[in-house]
Amino acid sequence: MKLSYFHVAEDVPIGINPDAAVVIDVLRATTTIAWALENGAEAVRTFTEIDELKAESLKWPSSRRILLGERGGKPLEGFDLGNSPLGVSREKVSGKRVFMSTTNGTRALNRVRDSKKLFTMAFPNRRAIGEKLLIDQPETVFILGSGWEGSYSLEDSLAAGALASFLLDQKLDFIKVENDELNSAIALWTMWENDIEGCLRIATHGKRLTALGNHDNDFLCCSEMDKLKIVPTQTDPGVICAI
Ligand code: 3SL
Repeated sequence: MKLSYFHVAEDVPIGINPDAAVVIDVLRATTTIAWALENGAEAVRTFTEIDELKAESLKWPSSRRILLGERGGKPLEGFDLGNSPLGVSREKVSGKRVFMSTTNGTRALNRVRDSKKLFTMAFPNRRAIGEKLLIDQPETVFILGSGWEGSYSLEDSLAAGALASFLLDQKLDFIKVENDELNSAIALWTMWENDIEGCLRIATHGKRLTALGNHDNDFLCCSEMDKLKIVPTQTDPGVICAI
């Protein structure tokens, strides 16, 4: 299993579809996806464009759809929910399809939507994704951070390092690190593994969220490690289900 990490969608090599891609947006899109599915959402359908989301959502029965969106960290006007993992409670999402668009996370997902398998990961389901990769044993795995508008993000790299460390800890000689982006993510994880929340708070996007208002509960939720067994998996392009 050859593991590579890319900081942002733009870094993913063109014309190569890996056997599996793992998309990470710790703050907060992939944490929200994990919790929405944990709380019984039928699926999360992701969009880069808001207009397309609105048009597609209208094709779904109104009683079984919920619109979730964010730009620049702020909820989108006219949407049911912003992008907080605390917002996707069982009461709100159970049995429903979540139509979701966010600044960076849904763009990253779109970039690797043609991968043979596509999973989303955040800290709460890090072990679940690691175990899934150990079962499936894909030959090539692209781990993709979401970053912020095309630039590096600390918290996604931390989570990439956490996933790679879990896999390397299995001491299986077929698991290989393929690029220095992943070597440095592993070093980052070694530095911060005992203070995930502290790392999220000093990250530029963490500071951006803090400047927008109190996000203490989001920080707490996004830094909870290995709490969920959910494996969010793309079943159709842009459609993520728990399977
Ligand atoms: O950029 C994204 O996709 C979001 O996760 C950003 S936010 O945490 O909702 O502000």
